[in-house]
Amino acid sequence: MAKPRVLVTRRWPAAVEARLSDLFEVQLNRDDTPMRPEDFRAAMGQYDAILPTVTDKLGAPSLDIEKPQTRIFANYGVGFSHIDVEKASGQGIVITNTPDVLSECTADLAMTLMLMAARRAGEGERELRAGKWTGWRPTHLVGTKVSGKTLGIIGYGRIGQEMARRAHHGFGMKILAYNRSPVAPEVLAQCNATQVASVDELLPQCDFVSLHCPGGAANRHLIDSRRLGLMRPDAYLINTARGEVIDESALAQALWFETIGGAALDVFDGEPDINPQLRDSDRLVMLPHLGSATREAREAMGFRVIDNLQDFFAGREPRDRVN
Ligand code: 8YV
Repeated sequence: MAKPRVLVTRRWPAAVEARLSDLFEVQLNRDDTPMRPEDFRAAMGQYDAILPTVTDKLGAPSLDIEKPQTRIFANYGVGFSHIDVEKASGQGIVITNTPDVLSECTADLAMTLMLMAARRAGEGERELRAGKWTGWRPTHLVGTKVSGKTLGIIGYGRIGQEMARRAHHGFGMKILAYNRSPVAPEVLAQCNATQVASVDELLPQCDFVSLHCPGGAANRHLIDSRRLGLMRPDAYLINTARGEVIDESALAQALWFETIGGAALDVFDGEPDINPQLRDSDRLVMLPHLGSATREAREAMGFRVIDNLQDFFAGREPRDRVN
């Protein structure tokens, strides 16, 4: 039987590309240039599987072809708000993602951001590299204590729970959780967390707020200017979820008028373009979407995609099907 034809849209870790090449008839993207909608439409007529990432905009312009050859989008990453699920489902395309294997590393990065923002690490490094450090003094770059404070987690799924574990057991933080559905009492108990009924109830009680919910239309601008106004004036907002969850102009305003203490972002609306209003704030830490960027997580994500593909082409239900 002919091997399924598989298109990998970006460069992947070498070990995973090698395994994919053993199993399937694979087209790799050796120069790693992002694909355009017209490239996708052409690919949909040729490949049995497309393996996209967050940089592939799989909306109507990319998906509009009659009778696609493609039967599965095996996404590399847990978030899939870059895929128009309704449209793809309408064409009979199965979509899978890669949960679990990146939860710890993404939570590690959210902790990094929280600590960087609270302890003014970005400002300090910029000052030092610019040759502007004049030496130690009691009032220099004084930040905010993290240990023992209250952390609000919006989206108490796998990554949110890993964040809670680190913050509670490592830093003695009190955990408040907001989640669409009820969280099992034994899961909350692991971090002595309290589930609150709404985002509005959570925000005023927190010293730090970390976003771990999905992106997409449902959560677009979940954190808007009204909700930023509910945060304490010295509280910090952390985002490793998706850029669109925050109204970035409202955040820029809140930082400018100092109505919140600071923020730290790993994801941006329309990334890699950065809203110019965000660029000037010293109270903002920004990283270029590094949440899962460890050798271990990126390899595990790739092997998880392979698991999904093997199940799919063997006629079994892929474990991470999302539609
Ligand atoms: C990925 C992520 O690097 O998994 C996700 O949803 O945001 C990151 O871990 C990226 O999205 C890969 O597509």
